[in-house]
Amino acid sequence: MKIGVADTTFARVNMGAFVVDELRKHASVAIERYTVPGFKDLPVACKKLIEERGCDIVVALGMPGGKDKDKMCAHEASQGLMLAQLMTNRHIIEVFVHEDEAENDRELAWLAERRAREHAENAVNLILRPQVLTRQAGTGQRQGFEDAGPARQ
Ligand code: RDL
Ligand code: RDL
Repeated sequence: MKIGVADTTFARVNMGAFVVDELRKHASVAIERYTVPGFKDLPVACKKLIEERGCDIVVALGMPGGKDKDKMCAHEASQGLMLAQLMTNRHIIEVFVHEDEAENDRELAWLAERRAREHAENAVNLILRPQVLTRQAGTGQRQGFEDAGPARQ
């Protein structure tokens, strides 16, 4: 199995490095990394990782800035990632950490690392052990901040 890691130079945290570190815990997984300037460049990077570099799944990491323009662009980038999934019939795990989700740089770095690592685990589970995700169905999982948990205890 080969997992693609697509990330950006725009992001203020090296989320790709955390995903690679997390994936290295799984000896059977090969890794392809592809870094682009910004999140709007991610969809084609992911499509190329799948079609030209043979990735079974891709983790796409981006950091939308705090301005309205950035949020609009994030929506567009997200639609591009959705389209790339439908065109290739492969999952692309979108890991976007909005700059304004965090109160300060320290929290931003913490959140980005945690969300990146948790979604790396999701990617491995999706392709290698999907039953793990089914066991977590309806449990209110979140990536980064605390899980919401199930509505009925
Ligand atoms: O194709 C070159 C750029 O247009 C592309 O890299 C964009 O994703 C860059 N970019 C913006 O132009 C913007 O207004 C980004 C953001 N906002 C943003 O919030 N986060 C990004 N890129 O990763
Ligand atoms: O591809 C990985 C994730 O991007 C994807 O699973 C998203 O659907 C996760 N997600 C969000 O990123 C978000 O901002 C979800 C929500 N909100 C949400 O409200 N409900 C979800 N997922 O099921």
